[in-house]
Amino acid sequence: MMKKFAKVAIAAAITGLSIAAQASLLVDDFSTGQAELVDNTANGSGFSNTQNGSGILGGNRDLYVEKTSGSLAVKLSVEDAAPGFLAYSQDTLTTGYGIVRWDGSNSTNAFGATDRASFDAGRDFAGGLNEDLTGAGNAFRITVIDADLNFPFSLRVYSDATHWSEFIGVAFAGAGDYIINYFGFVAAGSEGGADFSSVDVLEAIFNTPNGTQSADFALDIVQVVPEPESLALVGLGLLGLAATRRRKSVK
Ligand SMILES: [Ca+2]
Ligand SMILES: [Ca+2]
Ligand SMILES: [Ca+2]
Repeated sequence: MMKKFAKVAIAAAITGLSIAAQASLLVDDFSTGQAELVDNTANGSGFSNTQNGSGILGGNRDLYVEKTSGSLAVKLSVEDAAPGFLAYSQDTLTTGYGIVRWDGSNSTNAFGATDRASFDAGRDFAGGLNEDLTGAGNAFRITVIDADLNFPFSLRVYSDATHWSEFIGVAFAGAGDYIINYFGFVAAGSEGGADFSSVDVLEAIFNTPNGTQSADFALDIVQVVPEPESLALVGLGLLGLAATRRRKSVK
């Protein structure tokens, strides 16, 4: 099932072809597992850990989870059993959120921040991914294996601490393949938006803001892909040109 946030629906028809034909960049296939984090208490703090391994852009992944309401547990982990997936769960009538960060370094967050501010302060811009995302594509592709309820999420792209951009959207219940074009991001840094050709930190924040109570979900893979919207527009232009030529040749 293909669900799109992009505005030009006609592009969806050729998405599969173009992704297959062109290179993509793996952000995380979640084939390297990561120990489960469990927050049982809504007390303004959470838990984090960090993991080095293969199948992770930059070789390092940080996780943070925080429970915000309810009486039961909020859990975040990466399960290396096939197909390798990020697993987020909240027990009944409980709400929280989870963060996955790719910043290419194990340095700052190695000891496990227990509050959001400290976790955020652990973004490693000095080490960083040092990645040109424009070379690999123009969209993120997030594959959701399953979700029992709709849940909000955001993606953040950082060039440095003061230049970053954010996409805010909703993933729907069930399985879904989400294509998020760079043009869907808005500048959010204090000095402006991210330069997608010079990216040091990526973050995905799940179930915030206004998280869904009791939502559970699993993600298979996060990639950067060449989303073919511009190709579709070029294609439509060529069709228009062909039609014009045909009319002229008929005369
Ligand atoms: Ca807590
Ligand atoms: Ca890190
Ligand atoms: Ca996977």
